[in-house]
Amino acid sequence: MRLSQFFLPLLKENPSEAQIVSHRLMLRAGMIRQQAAGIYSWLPLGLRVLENIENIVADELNKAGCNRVLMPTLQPAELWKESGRYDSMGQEMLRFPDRAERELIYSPTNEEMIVDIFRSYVKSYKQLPINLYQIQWKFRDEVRPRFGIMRGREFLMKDAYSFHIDVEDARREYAKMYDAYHRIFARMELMTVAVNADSGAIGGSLSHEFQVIADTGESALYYDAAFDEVRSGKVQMSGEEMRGLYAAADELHIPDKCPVPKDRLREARGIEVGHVFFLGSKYSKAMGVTVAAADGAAVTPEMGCYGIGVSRLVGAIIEASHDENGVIWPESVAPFRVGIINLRVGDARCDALCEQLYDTLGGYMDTLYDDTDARAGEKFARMDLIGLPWQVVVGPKGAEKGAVEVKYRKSGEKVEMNTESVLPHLLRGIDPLAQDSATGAG
Ligand code: 5CA
Repeated sequence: MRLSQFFLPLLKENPSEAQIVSHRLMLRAGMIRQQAAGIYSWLPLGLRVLENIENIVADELNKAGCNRVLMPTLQPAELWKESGRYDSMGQEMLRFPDRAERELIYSPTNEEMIVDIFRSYVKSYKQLPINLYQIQWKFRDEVRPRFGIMRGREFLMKDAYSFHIDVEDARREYAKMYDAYHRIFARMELMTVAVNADSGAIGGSLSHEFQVIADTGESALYYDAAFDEVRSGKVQMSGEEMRGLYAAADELHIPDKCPVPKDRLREARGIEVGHVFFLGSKYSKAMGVTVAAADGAAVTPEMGCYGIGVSRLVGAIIEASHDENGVIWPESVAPFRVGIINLRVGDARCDALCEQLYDTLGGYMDTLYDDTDARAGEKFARMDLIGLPWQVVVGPKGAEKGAVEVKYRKSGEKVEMNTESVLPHLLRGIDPLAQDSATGAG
């Protein structure tokens, strides 16, 4: 993409409404635009990141054997009357009549509709277990939408729902999803702590929230220092060992009963980017679902559900990865992997070299080419602000001898090299986990 054609409406000033760094940077970098309280348009730069996150989530879930579906955002109110949540969801759920005066709701979550799909097709234990997921917009009329897309009213969620013949199998799936979540967040270079949590309006008897540790997080939590040791790479642990570690949301942490000694207990704030629930038969029972077991008996299936805040993740990643100049995107979610800066547009050598690089790099990775006639200082600041992992700077002096400067945004390290070396240099920086799976390893 040529920057001269790219819709990138940057803000020069810090927007006064933004209280946290991710909200500020998303507005300044032209990623989102607020349209109403908690409701946003996604502009080209922001949408590219959102889609990359979506793809990582879908990729890991597909590998874990989940089936992607897409359910409507608008749903008949009747389903919600069946489950009993029509009343309990209260004002958070948006309700309105269609022209025939039939009541619709804008989905805040999808347990009811997935159970309705399940009961229409699945009649026997032989069809179990099954895990269905979607990535779809939700609406919750939050009392206090804030921090930009972090707590929106309209937001993009990945929601998965699984069905099982018994509790044991539902617990197996819960553990599998728990491990898949660690892989998903690791691919975005996020370290999460999975805390025991209250299951709230979704319900069920067991739940874990996946929290990105950040001072600006809305949740308070307590956890075993071992999480930090795993995070820093000092200690290696299996999924099962991780699941055994103590971590609790504020409301479930009872100091007198905490098994972790004081000097090993960490207190922090976190951003909840995912939440997994063991639901039991709460919804299947309320909505009268049964399947035939091996002995022919009618059994109520056990369920789990597993959410990820896809749009919230954009903010969480920025909170975890930025500096005073702007965003620093992990390679796996970056809107472009590399930005080429032409310092002297109109200079024949610079133009030719940039076009050649744009062509070569563009064949292998998403490439943004700053072909505008802005001043050098503005080009540098803009490229740092939007946070692409790599920058290739082409100026008249270097161009004379076919040399360019390659900058790694994360460390600020700059290396001069000839044009031919740029592509191999950049290709070494690709998402290591994606590479593992591409070669069948790991
Ligand atoms: N049905 C289940 C998951 S299948 C469910 O709705 N779970 S949830 O309520 O915990 O939401 C899942 C995830 O969506 C949360 O972990 C959070 O990351 C994200 N989320 C929830 N509310 C908002 C919001 N107002 N803005 C942005 N993201 C949100």
